[in-house]
Amino acid sequence: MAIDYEILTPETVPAYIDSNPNLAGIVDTSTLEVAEVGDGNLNLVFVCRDAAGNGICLKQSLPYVRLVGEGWPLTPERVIAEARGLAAAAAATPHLIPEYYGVDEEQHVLAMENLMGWEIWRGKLNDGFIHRGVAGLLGVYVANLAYTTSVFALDQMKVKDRVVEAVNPELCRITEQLVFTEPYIEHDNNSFLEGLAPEVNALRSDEELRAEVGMMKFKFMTAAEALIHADLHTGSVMVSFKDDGSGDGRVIDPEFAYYGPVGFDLGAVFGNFLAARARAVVLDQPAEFQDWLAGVAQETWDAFEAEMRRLWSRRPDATWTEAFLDSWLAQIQKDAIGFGGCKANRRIIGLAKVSDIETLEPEDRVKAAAIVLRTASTWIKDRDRLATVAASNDVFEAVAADVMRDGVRAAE
Ligand code: SR1
Ligand code: MG
Repeated sequence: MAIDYEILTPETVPAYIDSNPNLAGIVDTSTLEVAEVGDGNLNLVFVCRDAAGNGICLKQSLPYVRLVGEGWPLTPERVIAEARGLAAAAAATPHLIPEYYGVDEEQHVLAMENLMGWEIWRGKLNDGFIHRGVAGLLGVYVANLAYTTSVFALDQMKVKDRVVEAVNPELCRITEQLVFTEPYIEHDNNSFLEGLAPEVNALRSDEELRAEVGMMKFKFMTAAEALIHADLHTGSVMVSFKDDGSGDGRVIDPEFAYYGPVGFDLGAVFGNFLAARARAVVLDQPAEFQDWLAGVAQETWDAFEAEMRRLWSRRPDATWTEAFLDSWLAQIQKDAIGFGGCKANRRIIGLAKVSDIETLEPEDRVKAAAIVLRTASTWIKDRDRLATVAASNDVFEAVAADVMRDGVRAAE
């Protein structure tokens, strides 16, 4: 593959920073230590720290999917979508993202604060750490991003311009294929343990489920409600502990950002909490951890709803009444449950799996995966009847009890 821009390495990063006037004075490049730590699916990530303890983080888009290699080309322009997502969040919730230093559109590099000492939430969840309060911060983040970029806050002409600017077709196509289509068909990108095959077969032969997944995909492809993060899983959140022992969180990685359905961001959070809960059950992680985890989706929803209601009082257009907000929130909660199911199923069957499940021993992995698939599929099919996060949690409890008591489906 011919690459027409310089791909950074830890050795070339100091000179790159020196050559970029926007980055002057943040770190002393003569004493810089640089490590490439990208463990996501797409990009290079360089964390840098100088002898005085100042830091910077650079993220460079490769012209292909890192997880797969050059055989899957992908536009490096996605860095502009990420810059747009960061800028919108910097305006709405600067305390919930790393400080954003700017984007280099030629070399496809984003510069931001190096969150030294912070860690990716997924790993901490896997290890059973309790970060109280972070789930609520995600609700605040989603509400502010949604409100400040939507017709609720902005003139309709401005919103239409922004919808056009933020169109992100290649990244959306990844989600359309990996989340909504491939898990439900035979596809080379899919993989799972043989012991899970009867559960996957049952899911694939469920015509009602397939139709409802289609409904969710159609909404993802057509509902331009607001600028959304569009990849808000627990690997897109960094956490640390505050002095009082509670958790703090920062949202990263909005390269999938586009104008889409607000419930998709909340659903991504719920779907990834589901994987964490399934892991906790099969490993029998400590009761205090499981009890806390049982409440995180509700905490995210409650914070989202409270923040939307707070922001609502600022709306400039009388079209949007209190009764409208009640109806819209009810719809978003149902959407979030359905999207949560779609996001969870893909992490079990499709490409780009999650450590919550993948690091389990095979027998536990199959059980946890079955808990996720059955719960997620019920969320998708019954989202209108369930209607609330509390009811979706009840589904998890019932499914987990079934699987832990009776095991998974046997091959026919
Ligand atoms: C081919 S990219 C796979 C996944 O990585 C990202 O984090 C998104 O979740 C995407 O679906
Ligand atoms: Mg990502």
